[in-house]
Amino acid sequence: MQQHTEALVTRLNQQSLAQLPSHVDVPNYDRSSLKAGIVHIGVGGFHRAHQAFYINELLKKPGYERWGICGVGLLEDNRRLRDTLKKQDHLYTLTVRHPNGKIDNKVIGSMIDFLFAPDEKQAVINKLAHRDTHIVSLTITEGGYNFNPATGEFDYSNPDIIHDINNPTDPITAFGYITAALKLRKEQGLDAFTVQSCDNIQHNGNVTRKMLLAFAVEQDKALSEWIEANVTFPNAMVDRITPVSKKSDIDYVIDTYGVSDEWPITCESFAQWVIEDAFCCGRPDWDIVGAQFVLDVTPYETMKIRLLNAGHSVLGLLGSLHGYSTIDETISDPIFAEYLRAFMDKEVTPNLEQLEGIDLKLYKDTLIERFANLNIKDNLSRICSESAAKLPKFLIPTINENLLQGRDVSLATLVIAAWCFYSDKGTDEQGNKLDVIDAMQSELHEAAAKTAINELAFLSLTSVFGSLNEQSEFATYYKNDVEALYAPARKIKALMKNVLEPRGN
Ligand code: CS2
Repeated sequence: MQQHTEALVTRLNQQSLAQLPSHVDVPNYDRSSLKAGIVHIGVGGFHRAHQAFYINELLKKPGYERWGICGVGLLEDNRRLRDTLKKQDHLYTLTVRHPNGKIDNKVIGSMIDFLFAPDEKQAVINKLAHRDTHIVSLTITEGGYNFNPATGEFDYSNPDIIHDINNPTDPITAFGYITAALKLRKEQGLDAFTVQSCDNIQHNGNVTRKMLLAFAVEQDKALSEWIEANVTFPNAMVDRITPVSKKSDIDYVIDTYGVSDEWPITCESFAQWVIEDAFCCGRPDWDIVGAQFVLDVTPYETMKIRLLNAGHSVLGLLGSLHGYSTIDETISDPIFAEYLRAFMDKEVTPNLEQLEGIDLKLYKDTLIERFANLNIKDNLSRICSESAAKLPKFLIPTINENLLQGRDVSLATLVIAAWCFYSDKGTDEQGNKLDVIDAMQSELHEAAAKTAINELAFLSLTSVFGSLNEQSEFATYYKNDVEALYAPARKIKALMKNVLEPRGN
């Protein structure tokens, strides 16, 4: 790695764009003429690789100047992002890495401003309420929607929510800000905006609607009725693998085109966005840059969540136990590749609807190619993080449906057993410590740690597993798997091999 003296390297900003080599795709549109038609809350890596990328491509065509993006950060952690983006005139590099090794570098210019809410509350409310704002989009993670995972109902016990319900002009949460802004728009006779969730949640629009209304009704009943009648919440399936940014991504940009970008984003070349066309205040023509508008997004979401996200968890949990650290490393081991394919073909596909225009076999082949992308280096710690929120959506519905249909569940069962070991020990099978990240980690650990005295103890977490421990076929497989996993000298790969061989009756 070359050494660079920070001070001598030109910073990425509007002025330095002209100096970039011609192989870097730079915004060739007049950024000074853009208006922020979209205000986006939660500017993480995924937003920068997905929605901001689609808008960047659209802005290259004439007539879309009203669809620039103003980012909003609600969390204290976003201070550094605000400072970085400001220094860079809100420009950043997207390093797009193809499975065949090809790399495209793009500077994304669609973000034109960023507001850091803890320092400028009223400015955020005014921005959301501004007549130029047509869409308020969100990537606030599953936790940001504030629902109880067991019941799916709004969680009124969250202290931030209690604060926001009682302090309408001093919000902290996304719901507090959105409601404050909609109130202003209502009072000023302006149209409502669309609230567009871009989080990887099934029926993300319906969930957002339900939670926002549950919040607003506690604050102002008339306002909540106005929201219900005027705001739309399109459902969407979003997809692009975006690993956590690393120091090597910064070094790569400096080495490749001699410019310093403090927060570049790396992502895969694949991108998909399937959206229900329900925008109450206009929308960009995302379909001309690759997104797809459909009447019902449900089958696309199910396919993505049960194949891609669950597939990730299969590799993530089994691979972590073996001692691998990235998805590409895990899938390059033939037994893991075979296991994933068997899981997708035998346990997931029988429950999926055939979708017009989608060849499921090709979709699965493409997934395997995407996971195998050597240039992505997606850490298993990211994949396994928040498994307690993910698996009840990604994997457990597949198990339940197969049990109901009398189909095999053995491949998925071993993954749950591996998750128990992972939560209990927090190490791989050699005893090396793993980076376990989960809001429910203490409950998971406590339940899993009782496995030695009661093999089904982990499954007693009903908010995660529902009634799986009462399903005898599942419980039998699961018991065998944990017994084997906890036995000295047993190896996850040997267990995977056993499961792949048809079990006798
Ligand atoms: C991953 C996703 O950990 C996970 O949940 O499966 O973040 C995945 O990379 C994205 O959904 C891809 O669109």
